[in-house]
Amino acid sequence: MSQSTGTIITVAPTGAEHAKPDVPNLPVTLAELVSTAQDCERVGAAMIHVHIRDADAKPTLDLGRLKDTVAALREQTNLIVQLSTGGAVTDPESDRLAVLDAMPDSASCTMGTVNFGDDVFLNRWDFVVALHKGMQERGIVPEYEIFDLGQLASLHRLLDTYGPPAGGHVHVDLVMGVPGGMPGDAETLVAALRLIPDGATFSATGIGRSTLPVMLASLSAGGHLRVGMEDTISYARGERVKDNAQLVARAAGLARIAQRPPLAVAHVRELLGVKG
Ligand code: KMH
Ligand code: ZN
Repeated sequence: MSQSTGTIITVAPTGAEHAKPDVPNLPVTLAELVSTAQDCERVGAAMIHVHIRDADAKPTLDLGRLKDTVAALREQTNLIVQLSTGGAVTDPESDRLAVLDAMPDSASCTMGTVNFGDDVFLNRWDFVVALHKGMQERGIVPEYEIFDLGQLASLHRLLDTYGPPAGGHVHVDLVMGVPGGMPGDAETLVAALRLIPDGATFSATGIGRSTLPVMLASLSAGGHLRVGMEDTISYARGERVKDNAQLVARAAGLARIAQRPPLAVAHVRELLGVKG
């Protein structure tokens, strides 16, 4: 694992799980997403992990909308644009693979199947390989999403068998505290470190009430941060999140306290091997 003097802050503003009527401040239109992205960039985010919604605010992987989203975020922000290939648990593999044709800077690549609350988030080995190769062919930098520790063993298998990712650098995101995946606590984060490939960087995010323990543990362990309303809609006990920028600002403040301030976008591009 490689250490860094600063912190990469990724914002995951929307996700596929929250319903707009339940969470009215969730950014779901392109205008809301761009405005959120700009606010988050101002307070320290360098990368945005994007899920999009359709005209009814339902999750979609519509390729035209994805291309428009990538173009708008590139025009109106300086952020590294990462599209989710995870989508929603109901999305077919073919649509998830086609996300790569929107040509983002980066895309997520989940390293295995995991129970996901009452659902199953299916990621067959052949599908993971197809995503990895698809990104190699297109020059898209993957972020390997890890929901459980065994998925880090699968990452070693993937890299040993199919070679390094586009950009040459391995970046991992530990998604902790999903019911069905690894718990969101410091002990589990430390256990994961032993399995992260040499030279790789990692970020971590804790779902729901594991948000703060995971953020503090990741900063202590030299890791980076992902925050956003995809992962939590609660800011503190009994207090709803106001907006994504509130979560990014808190992460940036804690990173400064940890003496590892938010890294500028240009620095993050260089670190992750993302073309400028
Ligand atoms: N929405 C989850 C089923 C990713 O974006 O790559 C999957 C997910 C992971 O959010
Ligand atoms: Zn996601």
